[in-house]
Amino acid sequence: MSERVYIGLGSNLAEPRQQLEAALKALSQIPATKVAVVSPLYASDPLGPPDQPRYVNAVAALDTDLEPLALLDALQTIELEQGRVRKDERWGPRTLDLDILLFGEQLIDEPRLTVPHYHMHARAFVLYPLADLAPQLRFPDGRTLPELLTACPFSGLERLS
Ligand code: PH2
Ligand code: MG
Ligand code: MG
Repeated sequence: MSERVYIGLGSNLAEPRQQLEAALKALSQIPATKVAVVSPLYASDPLGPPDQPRYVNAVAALDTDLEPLALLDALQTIELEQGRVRKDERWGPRTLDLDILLFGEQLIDEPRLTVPHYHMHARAFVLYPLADLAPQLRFPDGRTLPELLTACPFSGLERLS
């Protein structure tokens, strides 16, 4: 049975919008996986070290038959293909970041993968595009997207056409 998965996409290097377009095409080619719907793109200032370019973010909904770690492998392959270099700096700039935000109702706590994604509950650049796709979404812990949005102002986000 396939699971509905939400992926956060982000880029702030090497033409971020094109990075996201290329990533969406690559997502559609993952085996046993379909891209169901994609949010609009949003620009925002970097969270973390301020001396880096603004980010472009979006969220995609996938339906997949893959296991979580197999999907993670596929996402990391796409990141590498698009020139991602892993550095020690936390929250540093990147050509492409693909994060598994939610994987059905699953709670995953493994060395390589934590789901729901850390901090997603308070990040406008994740919650607003997610709300474009699933406005009434309920998290595995019972909290709902409308509840989280009231605590997370839209300010600082710019919706791109
Ligand atoms: N991702 C980060 C660190 N900071 N800031 C914005 N605005 N958008 C991101 O996607 C982002 C970030 C680490 O993944
Ligand atoms: Mg991230
Ligand atoms: Mg990541």
